[in-house]
Amino acid sequence: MKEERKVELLEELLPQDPVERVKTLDELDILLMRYESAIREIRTKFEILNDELSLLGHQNPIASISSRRKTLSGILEKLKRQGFPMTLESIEENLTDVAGIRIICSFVDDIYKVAKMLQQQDDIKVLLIKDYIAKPKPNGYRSYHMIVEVPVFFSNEKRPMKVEVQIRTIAMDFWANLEHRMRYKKDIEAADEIIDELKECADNIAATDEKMMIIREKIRSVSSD
Ligand code: 0O2
Repeated sequence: MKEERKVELLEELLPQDPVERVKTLDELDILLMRYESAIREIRTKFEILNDELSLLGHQNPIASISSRRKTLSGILEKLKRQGFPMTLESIEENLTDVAGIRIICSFVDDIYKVAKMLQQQDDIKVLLIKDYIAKPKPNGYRSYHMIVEVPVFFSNEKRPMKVEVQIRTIAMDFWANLEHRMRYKKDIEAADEIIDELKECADNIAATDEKMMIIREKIRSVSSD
């Protein structure tokens, strides 16, 4: 995003009064820190589940975890695009993906296993589930999404913070990363052809993910002899 656009959006958020401006900037820092803390809480929960399940003989259900806090300009751009008020309260009220965490599993059944384990934790409130594995998007996108609320304890308060959790296999992630790159390329030549090829790959990937689970089961049954 161009620098002038970023300044323009920030100006919409900040009050005119200089003292109030500084106060709002400080509050903004605190809000962003809260989202980063919420990501840490959720990341730790998945790391603990992975450690425990590995010890229980499930091998590592989670292959890797990555996370990101949306940039300030990304946050303001989304508020603007969706027509929400440009205020700090509006960020918390209207955006669910300021804090995002992505869990990559080797196998599809591990996705549901770890998702369920998080959902069952009594401090977690599940606000929304979108299962694009059971119901893939028309372009072939597959991933399991949840918006959860986790309480984060600060010096003098406990705040429920929203985090977007995306869980997918290594193969689904490989596909999504390439497709994401195409989405941001405008005027791409042979776009229709690429869309078709990506859809074909997505179907192949889904079939391969299924087959990998079957092979894993065969290996398990042999090694337990
Ligand atoms: P980015 O650039 O990754 O942040 P939302 O727009 O998030 O408020 P939406 O689109 O209904 O609401 O939520 P959904 O469907 O759960 O999608 C959220 C995120 O999932 C997207 O964020 C993408 O990261 C990912 N995603 C969803 N659909 C696709 C897809 O077709 N292809 C790929 N590669 N990723 C997808 P953003 O903010 O759209 O994008």
